[in-house]
Amino acid sequence: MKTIFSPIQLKHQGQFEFYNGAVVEGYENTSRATFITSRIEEVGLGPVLNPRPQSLDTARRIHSPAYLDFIASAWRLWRDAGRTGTALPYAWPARGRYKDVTPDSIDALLGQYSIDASTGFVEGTWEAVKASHDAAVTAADLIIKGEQACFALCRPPGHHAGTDFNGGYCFVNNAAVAAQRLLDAGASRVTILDIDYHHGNGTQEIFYARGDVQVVSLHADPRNDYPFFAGYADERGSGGGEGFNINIPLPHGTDWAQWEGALEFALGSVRQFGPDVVVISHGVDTFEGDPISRFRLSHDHFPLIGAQLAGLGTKTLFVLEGGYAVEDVGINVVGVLSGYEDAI
Ligand code: OKP
Ligand code: ZN
Repeated sequence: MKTIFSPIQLKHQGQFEFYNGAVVEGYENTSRATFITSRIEEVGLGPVLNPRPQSLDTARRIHSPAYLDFIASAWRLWRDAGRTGTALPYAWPARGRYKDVTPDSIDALLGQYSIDASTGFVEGTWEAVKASHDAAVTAADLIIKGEQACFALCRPPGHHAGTDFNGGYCFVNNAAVAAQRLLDAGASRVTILDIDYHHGNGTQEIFYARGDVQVVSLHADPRNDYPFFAGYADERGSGGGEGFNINIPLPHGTDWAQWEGALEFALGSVRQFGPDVVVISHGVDTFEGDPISRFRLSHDHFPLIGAQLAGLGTKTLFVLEGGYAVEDVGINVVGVLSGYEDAI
């Protein structure tokens, strides 16, 4: 299987976030990617290729142009305002008291275009975000040209980014852009199956009213985990998208037996939908050793996930999302991909 990745994606580095009442280095760090590429070489999964530079035309079909302009210029605005450190918001438009204005202050804009304070900008953020996007688009193009499966090693990740907001370390929704690219190239239906520990609220929001993209997500119950305000089982889509959004929330402590049961249910709904391509939002923070998550999958389970996905018999585009137990991220991410290859 081919992997698409650019070293430019490592330029988003040195950002800080809040954790346990303190400022700490971002969990979504560059070593996540380097552990994955090392592991790919170690097991001989296939070549790691550079993305082709891509226009933002497809991204503009799922994100608002104003939002894309903002994330491309946020660091410059921050720096021009004389700021140093990580550009993070501290004020958001309050629910029910929102005045439809666009203030000038970078602090206001950071709040307007975000859902949390874990998604900071540093000098290289936009370049890295753009390269991560390019990796997803390039991988989608390889599928269009006939590859059965491909891996877009996207970091920063994407599934929490919505039409006009960043959040959860995500800026551009790479999986959503890839899905749109596949549809524009002639696919009639695409499924995004999100196996990351966290609910992909951005993906859900983008496609909520659409029937051409089925969004299925297995994740920690938002009652007690990020993103808290979306990901409930009764969120099933609206209008022409009714029934095409499927959330499967799971409790803290979920083990392989329970997770795998949920995956089988999810795969049943994918088969029923009958997509031309499945995009996997591929997160491995379901691992028992993950520092910010509470499921109990172990190393041996990840290849089994890959084998289950291969059983769909559908073209598959893997797009990286989360996973923060850095030394294990490579083993687990590549475990799924190898399990898929071995079963195909
Ligand atoms: C992104 B992905 C406080 C915790 C930050 C954000 C979680 C984002 C997860 N620093 N919570 O879905 O793996
Ligand atoms: Zn996650």
